[in-house]
Amino acid sequence: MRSGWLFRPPTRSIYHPNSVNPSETASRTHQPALAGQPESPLNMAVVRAEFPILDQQVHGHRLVYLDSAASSQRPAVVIRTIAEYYAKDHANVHRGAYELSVRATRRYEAARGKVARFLGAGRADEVVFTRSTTESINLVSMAWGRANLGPGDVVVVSEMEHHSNLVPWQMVCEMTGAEIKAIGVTDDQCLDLDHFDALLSEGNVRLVATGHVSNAVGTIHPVEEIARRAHGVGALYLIDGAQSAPQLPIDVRAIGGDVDTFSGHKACGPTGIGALWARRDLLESMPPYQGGGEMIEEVRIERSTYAPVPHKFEAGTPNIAGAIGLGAAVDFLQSFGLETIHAHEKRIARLVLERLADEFKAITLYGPAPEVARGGVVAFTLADIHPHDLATILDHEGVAIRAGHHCCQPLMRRLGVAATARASFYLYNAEDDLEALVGGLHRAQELFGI
Ligand code: C6P
Repeated sequence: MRSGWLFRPPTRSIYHPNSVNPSETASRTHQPALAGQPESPLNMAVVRAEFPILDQQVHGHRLVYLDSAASSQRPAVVIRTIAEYYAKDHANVHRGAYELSVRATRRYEAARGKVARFLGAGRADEVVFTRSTTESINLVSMAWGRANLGPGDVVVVSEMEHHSNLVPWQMVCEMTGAEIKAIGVTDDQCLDLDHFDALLSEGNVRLVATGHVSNAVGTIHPVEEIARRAHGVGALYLIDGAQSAPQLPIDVRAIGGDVDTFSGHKACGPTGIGALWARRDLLESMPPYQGGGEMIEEVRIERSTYAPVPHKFEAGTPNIAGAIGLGAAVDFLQSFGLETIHAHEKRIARLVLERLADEFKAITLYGPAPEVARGGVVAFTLADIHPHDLATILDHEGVAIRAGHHCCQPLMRRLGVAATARASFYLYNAEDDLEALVGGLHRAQELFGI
């Protein structure tokens, strides 16, 4: 097993000054990991029975799926809903005068209503179906940004953003002459709100765009407070909800932002479908993003008028089955309750952080301490083992994790690492998955002679 790929150069020193010091974490939690921990509010046997993919062996071991932050698995009800839709109801939407098209349209629009309720939106027509979070953010950056930004204007993002909430803003700033500024990150990987205030006070901020939950280190950001401060200087606030919608109860009206986004595939839904929520007046004020069928009112050779929102932003034949599958996914999540799912994730993340800190002296854990708001992501490095090697060794034990920069290169630079290993936990993960992770990491230490 000690073949060449295992011996990449060390990636970093093992106790990085910016990360949680394992000895501190261990002393904070000097007790068996489960002592004093409440039971999970979810019944694992019931939850797991819904996910057929989990019932399999990988490399001779039970599949332990710890990569839901990249893409969650789908419950049988979502798979069934999509298959039934294709088997019984499929036709194009908003076009046909015949029964199948009427049925498909009804199901597609019903899914929009479900997603609106899932997000706490006041109206279904504030929800635009897109391909993903990435497409939702590109839509706003191009549609709103090109029409509203110019030289001297500022877009504020953060150093912690996923590239999907950074590169589209860079692109529109290049097109319009606007400037991009980034909120710094504190040593425990929270957003530096004092720095945010300083950026706001420099003036001309037109839009603030941050994530809600970090995909790289799990921090839950104070989005209500960010919205309040952004609005205080007259800026819009866009929230990248890719990691929050799957695991937190979302109420876009209570949060007070202007735009929220998420991807179906991280929330038990299909790939290739996502949603953009925005205040209706904002959607109405934005020009369309793409042109084509479906999004028009009247077309002449020289110019066209556009359909009312949200259809103005849904050019061409949409992902009908994807939207209907997403409707089934949000129903599924709501059948457990997002509060319950969040409580489960908080509990399992705390168990994982405490156990890894207790068990592995050479581990570096990233992200805030368990008592600070954080989601189900646990990022780490183990001694000088390259995270890709860790992921490969764990895969041989049946444990799927992600290794790399997690599409957050500026954050990795801030942390002083090229990559981390990341285990992400969702509603179907429990203590036995933690045990498998721990076992796999011991195996990695053995192989590296640690
Ligand atoms: N993060 C991860 O492994 P798309 O690809 O459009 O569905 O989601 C993009 C995206 C945007 N924002 C955040 C906070 C995200 O986490 C992601 C996707 C995956 O962390 C793939 S890089």
